[in-house]
Amino acid sequence: AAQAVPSTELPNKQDNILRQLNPHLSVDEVDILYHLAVDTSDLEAIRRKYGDVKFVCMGGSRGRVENFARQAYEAMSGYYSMPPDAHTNDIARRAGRFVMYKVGPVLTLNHGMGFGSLNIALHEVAKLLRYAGATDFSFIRMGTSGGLGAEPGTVIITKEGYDATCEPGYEVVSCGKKVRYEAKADEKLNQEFIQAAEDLSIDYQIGNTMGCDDFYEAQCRLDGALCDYTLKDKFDFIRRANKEAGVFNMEMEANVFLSFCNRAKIPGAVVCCSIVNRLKGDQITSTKEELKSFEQHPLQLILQVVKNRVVDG
Ligand code: R2B
Ligand code: URA
Repeated sequence: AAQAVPSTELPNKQDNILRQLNPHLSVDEVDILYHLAVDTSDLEAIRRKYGDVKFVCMGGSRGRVENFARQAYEAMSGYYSMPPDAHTNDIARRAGRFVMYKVGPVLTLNHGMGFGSLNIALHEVAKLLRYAGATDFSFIRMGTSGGLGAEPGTVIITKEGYDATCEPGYEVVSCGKKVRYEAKADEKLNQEFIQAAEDLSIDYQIGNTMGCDDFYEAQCRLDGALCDYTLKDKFDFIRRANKEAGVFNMEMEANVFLSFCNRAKIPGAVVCCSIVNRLKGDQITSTKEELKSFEQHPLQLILQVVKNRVVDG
């Protein structure tokens, strides 16, 4: 695909959209989506399989994605005809990097921790759906985070992503240059999440989310292997982020995720539960069972949004 010669004669709509975002791509070239173990040599098969995707639901860990695939399958099996192994057939298995399942209109995959692996997953899954000719799809991140005041279990719906220096957006390095992009969630999608949280009586907040390149120093933790700042420095920074920039939680992907969605013209949302209140401490002290139940909250909200949209809407 990298060698495709951009032409001004655009053969069809799919090529049009692909080329608006990257003039080097073409549906006429085979593209190897290396980390997903998918290629476009049989474009018709790609269209048949992924053309109806409406939701791409991504989370960091593979376990959460496996769990979500199973729950999505149970929730939708009455409404959609799906292969019986839709929720167990890991499409990306051969690449050994991510897991990915196609469950009716939902494509779910994990993105690992942090910017590097997330960016790869975003590029490849966005291309996959463009090649498939899918339309009107949204990207949603279901995550965990440290709340700046929010107690464990509370869900934070992100308005806007900030970076770890408390600047809005994300500075991507693109061919040797740093370029900052906005990282805003889709307002309509956020409204659907608010409605879902109300429907299910799940505690939620709506605020900005700081995406950090690290769990420790970038998130001002005092319990990393390295630390060159004081307890006061930590609280000065996180209180300022909260008061001045409306940052409600810290995690490792929100601004990258939303800036990618903004650039790729895909409605995006980030829905994370708090698993620690960072005003009280840095360590994750909840039990495995508690964490499992907190992590369910974003999943339940997403399933409700999917249900509201595809089943009732
Ligand atoms: C939340 O949890 C992970 C770190 O523990 C990271 O992926 C994130 O954003
Ligand atoms: N994930 C993070 O990145 N930070 C937290 O504090 C909790 C989960």
